[in-house]
Amino acid sequence: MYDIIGDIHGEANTLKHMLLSLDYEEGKEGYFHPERKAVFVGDYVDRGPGIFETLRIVREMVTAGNAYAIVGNHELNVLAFYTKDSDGLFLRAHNLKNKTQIKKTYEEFRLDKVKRKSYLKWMRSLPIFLELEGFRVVHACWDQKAIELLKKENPENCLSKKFLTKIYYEKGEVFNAAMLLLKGREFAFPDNLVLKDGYGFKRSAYRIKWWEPMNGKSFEDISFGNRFHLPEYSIPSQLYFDIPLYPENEKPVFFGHYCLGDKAGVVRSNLCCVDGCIANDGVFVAYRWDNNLPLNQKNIISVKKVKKSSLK
Ligand SMILES: [Mn+2]
Repeated sequence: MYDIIGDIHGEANTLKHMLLSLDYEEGKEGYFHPERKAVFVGDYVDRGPGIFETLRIVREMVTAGNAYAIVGNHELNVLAFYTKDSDGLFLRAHNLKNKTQIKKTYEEFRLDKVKRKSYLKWMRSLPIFLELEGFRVVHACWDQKAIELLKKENPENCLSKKFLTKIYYEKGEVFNAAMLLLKGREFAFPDNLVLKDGYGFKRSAYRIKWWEPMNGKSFEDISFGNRFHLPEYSIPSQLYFDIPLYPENEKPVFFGHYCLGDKAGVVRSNLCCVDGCIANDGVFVAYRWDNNLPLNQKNIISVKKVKKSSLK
């Protein structure tokens, strides 16, 4: 059996607290459960105070065979930041905006280059998506067409140096497929609609539900995981685009990414978002998978942030 654990973002103490709450024990090879395995949905880095420590805990568990871990969009950003193309240029330029985005990771990684190198190498080895017994895991969005394309173009199913360099150079359909899985589906506003998010930044697109059709809905209806409100008026039909919807009779998908706070959990009978937005005053969430459908909110375990290192 498996426990699917949400976005950690460097909150190592809260992660330890969660593992203990789920009855994992700390052994010589890291945390383990005698009967269960943990599955991490990505976003280990950025924001929190214990990024190296988070990476250590997760890597130890994966190495010992006690957990699976996939990549999130924050690992992607960090990998692209530290990966050079054949001209010696970083895939993500080292400008102020990109440095600010990965600030916490950048600051910790600067302190120990040997460790940094070792964790970057490990992050490059993590799968982009996972199919386990009876369920699927991806950081943001399961899109079968994108998955098929990635299986064909990137059979290793990880963000290797070679693959990352190639897709950042091409910025083509394989890049878009990887972005769709790691960042989810977005809806671009018409030019005449100007919105500002909670930080006061102008937004040109917002995150939408990737499992519901938009026909006849309002901008707000299809919004998912945004920290700002959308107009309640109906989306003009000329703006509709067809989303390949995730069928209700398909295997369940567990994902993170959407920072749902206390709304994290089951969003449909076979879809569950385990990102409770721990780094932004939310909660830390896991789902105890018991092989049963429909998914049930009762299987959600939620813990609050542990600020000090009161745990060993
Ligand atoms: Mn994310």
